[in-house]
Amino acid sequence: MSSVSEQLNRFGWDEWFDAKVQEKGLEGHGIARVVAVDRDQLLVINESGEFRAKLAGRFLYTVDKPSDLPCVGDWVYIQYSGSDDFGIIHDVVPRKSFLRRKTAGDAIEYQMIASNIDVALIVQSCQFDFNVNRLERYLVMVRNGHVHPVVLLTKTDLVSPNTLQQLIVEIRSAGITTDVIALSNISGEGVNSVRDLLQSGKTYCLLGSSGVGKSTLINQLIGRQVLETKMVSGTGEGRHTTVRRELIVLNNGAMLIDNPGMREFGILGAEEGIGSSFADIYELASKCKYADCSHSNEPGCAVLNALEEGSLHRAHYQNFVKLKSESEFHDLSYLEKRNKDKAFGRYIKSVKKDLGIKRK
Ligand SMILES: Nc1nc2c(ncn2[C@@H]2O[C@H](COP(=O)(O)OP(=O)(O)OP(=O)(O)O)[C@@H](O)[C@H]2O)c(=O)[nH]1
Ligand SMILES: [Mg+2]
Ligand SMILES: [Zn+2]
Repeated sequence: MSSVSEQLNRFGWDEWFDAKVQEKGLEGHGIARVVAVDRDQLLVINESGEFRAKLAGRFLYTVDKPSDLPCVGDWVYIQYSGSDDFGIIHDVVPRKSFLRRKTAGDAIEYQMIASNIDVALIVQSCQFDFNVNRLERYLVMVRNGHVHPVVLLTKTDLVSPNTLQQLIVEIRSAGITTDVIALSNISGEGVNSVRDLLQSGKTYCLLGSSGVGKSTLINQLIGRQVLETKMVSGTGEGRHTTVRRELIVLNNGAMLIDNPGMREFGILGAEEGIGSSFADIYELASKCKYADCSHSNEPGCAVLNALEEGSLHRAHYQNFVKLKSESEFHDLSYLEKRNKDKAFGRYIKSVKKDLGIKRK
């Protein structure tokens, strides 16, 4: 039996989350989903609609890194009295999947982009923006977060059918077998293929550089100008029109998260460099029986199978293993570094001050 209102299913709640909540117990809290985050103010949604929420001071004391704070897509434990005009968030329900990137600077810390995403729509424009290496890096990030990727190539109206064909050949030659949808927001070509993909109760997140047409596409799917979009300069360089992430519920029940364009996508997880040279292995890894397969001895490992049948070179595989263990070692030192993250300390301090909590 479900412990929360079944009406939350339409926002993506399922048995997986239910099991997590049963483990911990609801303790009189309700559940809501984060729709937008604006500094310490959040917008959440539940069976009775959208409302504002803030973080409980007690919860903030338990948080020790920025990525533990609620992000768009998170399910949260909430208290809503009805007499106040906002709810109080007491904790975050474990994340089933996530999109995150490494933050700039020395500290090894992650910035959450969004969580509990079913499908990431990785958007590149056919003109100016197209780059297979960057595409591979996005694919690594998406797979690391247990999210299913789909590639969208926008602005097909600006290139010849021949050029478009070449771009797809480039993608396939890099060993990327992900679904690719080519579309134009101007001619409308391909937009229906995206529409057909979107399922009720599932969450989709758009990723990609500024100016590639993410918000324009969402407006098309909504059928109204809801999100702001802007002209890009002649070089295709975007100007960061979208400034915040938000989750939008479409009429058909699918949920879309728009994102500001990512300028510094060079900064990824430690595995960034691995992704571009080992796209073939990541592709295989997506077919392993276990999501957290280490490709060393697990049954049903697609990487080991390919090695055995000779379709994967042993030297290439050994290189991969070596680099992967180095990057995991790199990730370890983050525990030491996070304590030095002064910016985060300042943030927590300011939130506590806003909440009227005195320092202990
Ligand atoms: N020719 C052409 N222009 C497009 C297409 N899609 C979007 N545009 C234009 O590209 C510009 C940028 O579009 P946006 O939707 O704001 O881009 P975005 O990806 O949301 O950008 P950020 O919010 O900065 O990340 C706008 O002027 C759009 O009209 C397309 O398919 N073809
Ligand atoms: Mg936008
Ligand atoms: Zn494996």
